[in-house]
Amino acid sequence: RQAAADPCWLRFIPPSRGDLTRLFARLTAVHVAGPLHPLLATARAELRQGLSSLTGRTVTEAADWRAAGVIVATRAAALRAPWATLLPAARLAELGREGFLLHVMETPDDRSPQGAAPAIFVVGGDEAGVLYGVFHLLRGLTLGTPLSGLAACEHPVNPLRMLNHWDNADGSVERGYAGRSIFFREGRVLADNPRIRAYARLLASVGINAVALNNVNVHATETRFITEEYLPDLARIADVFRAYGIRVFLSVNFASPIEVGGLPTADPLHPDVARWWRETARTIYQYIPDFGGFLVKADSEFRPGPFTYGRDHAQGANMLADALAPFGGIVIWRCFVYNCLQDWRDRKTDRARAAYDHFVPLDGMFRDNVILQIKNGPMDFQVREPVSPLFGGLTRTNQMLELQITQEYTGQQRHLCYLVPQWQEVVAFDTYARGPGSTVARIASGELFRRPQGGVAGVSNVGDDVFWTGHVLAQANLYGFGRLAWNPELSAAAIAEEWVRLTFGDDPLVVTTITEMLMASWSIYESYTAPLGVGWMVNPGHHYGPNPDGYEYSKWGTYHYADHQGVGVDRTRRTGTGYTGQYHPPHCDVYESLATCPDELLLFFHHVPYTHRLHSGKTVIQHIYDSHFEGAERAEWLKQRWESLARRIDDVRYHVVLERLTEQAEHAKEWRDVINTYFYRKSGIPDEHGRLIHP
Ligand code: GCW
Repeated sequence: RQAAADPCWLRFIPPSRGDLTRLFARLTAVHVAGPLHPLLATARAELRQGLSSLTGRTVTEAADWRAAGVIVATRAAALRAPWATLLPAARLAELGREGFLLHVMETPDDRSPQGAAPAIFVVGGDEAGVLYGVFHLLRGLTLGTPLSGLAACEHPVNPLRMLNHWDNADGSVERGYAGRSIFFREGRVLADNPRIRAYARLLASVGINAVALNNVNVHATETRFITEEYLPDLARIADVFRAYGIRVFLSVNFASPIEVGGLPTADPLHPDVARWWRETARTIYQYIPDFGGFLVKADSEFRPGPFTYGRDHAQGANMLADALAPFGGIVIWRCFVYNCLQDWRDRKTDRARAAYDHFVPLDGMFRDNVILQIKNGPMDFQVREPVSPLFGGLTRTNQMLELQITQEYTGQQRHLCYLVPQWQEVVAFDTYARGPGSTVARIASGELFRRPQGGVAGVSNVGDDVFWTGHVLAQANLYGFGRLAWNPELSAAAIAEEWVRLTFGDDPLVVTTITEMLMASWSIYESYTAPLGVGWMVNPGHHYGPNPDGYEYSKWGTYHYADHQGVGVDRTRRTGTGYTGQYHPPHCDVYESLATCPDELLLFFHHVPYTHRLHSGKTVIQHIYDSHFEGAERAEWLKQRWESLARRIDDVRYHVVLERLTEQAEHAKEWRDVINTYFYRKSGIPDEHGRLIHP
């Protein structure tokens, strides 16, 4: 029998400080006003469970709002309630979809010596807003937020806050590092798996409202998910998610009309193909009435797509969008399209350019229910990349940012790499598309270009592992993804600290130590792996561990061009691939010039001699040596920091994390040695400090 799944950040450990005693005394009863929509039933159950864990008392339901410490309602119900006039009218009027208002005030209380006691009103703009408000309240209480700080009025910045699962029907997870799929096993749907409800809770608690269940690489079995063979069971998963305000999407195979429909073609302009998809959509909605729509990887890495028929991506996406439109569904069409049959001698074809070159000419041609999903960088989730110039390049098309929570290139959940600081840089990146302030966050949300759809998707890092994410500390990435998708302006450090408190309690040493470890981890991982934005020095296939020439001569188009004189990819307009020209000023010039290109991206944009001096004052080769020696030391430091928490953390979690950090420290040394030796051998330049470059 498997151990019970870890509750992650939903532990509701009572805070050891804070002025909540009076409030907690009142929190033994909750009142839900208005008709009991299923989401309100969920909110009530979560509230009762969370509060009883926090207060250590049984929490009951009060029929009379005056007997309750928490009063919960949608705005519509609140306006009809006897207590409506107690709430700030202007705030109530502002409440929109998925938003909530938390209002704290004293209400009469016979049991209290003062005759009154604090009560909290949680009012949602709609039912989902109520649920988010409840989770917000529970989080605030767990964090020991004083009563005065509990008042809030929030709306999610992004309409879609989504997880993409790369789960396969056989139970494997592409780029999964946390066990097997929680949805599928041996070609079957695990509709009864209790982990799915537990997962839905985790997601809803951080505001996620959509999930694509299966891998964007849709193989033979998953191609049939959109048929009546699989829909009844998939509908049961959708039921579980629905109770938490989460809509289900499926990844589809563009060639489905051939593979399951028996048609001779999948040409998007062929009337039989369009009809087949319309009928398929109708069938899906009979089983899943609030089905979100299709996620599509087409004409990418050997997946079928419209190119086969001489059609473009807009024609492909729009045909699917038209099939879903009558039911309110959307098409999320991925922009990860590039030539994966390149020749390293061809210095003009540049994978980094590909997405922009394919999609910018189609800007404005997609239906309103199509969203283009764009990876954060132009390549593929490396530890360091510039931001994709499609953000700012497309202005008349719905867009969505794709982040990778699963740590494919960032240590595969064996290394600690808290990614929220990286994501924060991405969302804060100013594209200048409409002058200063044209951030990726404002583009993805749809606000900057006034688009009807938008949002953020993260590739899930979850599997059937007891701790969900393999590495316990990788839970912070899942948590942080949700929080950042809700509000891209939250700081990575604040999110980290929040997560630590919710997950490990509020022992100050534990909180500061783990927060510090998380915040340092991305930079540490970067420093002992591929240097200065060059990326890709990994083993082909599984992508774990160092291999400087692993992809150097391969067809995937991921080169660094290191030779005895220098390293890096010339992507300038003057002498290189011209990629810098895909950015608006000032970036196109900042990246173009050696004088202004940021150090951390130098080798992404330029091919330079090893003796080239960085802004930091170091030469490239010395930077490589120094950062790799330091990186390996800092990986050791992570382990020591964790060891300083022995006995302050429960044994099980302490030891599983220690095991990972020990492995990381070892593997960081391997990275250091392989990378340093490679560049020492190539350049022939010794380390200024005379350290031994290990073979
Ligand atoms: O990062 C690459 C991965 C593939 C993945 C692909 C994609 C799902 O190595 O495993 O396929 O990107 O994003 O489509």
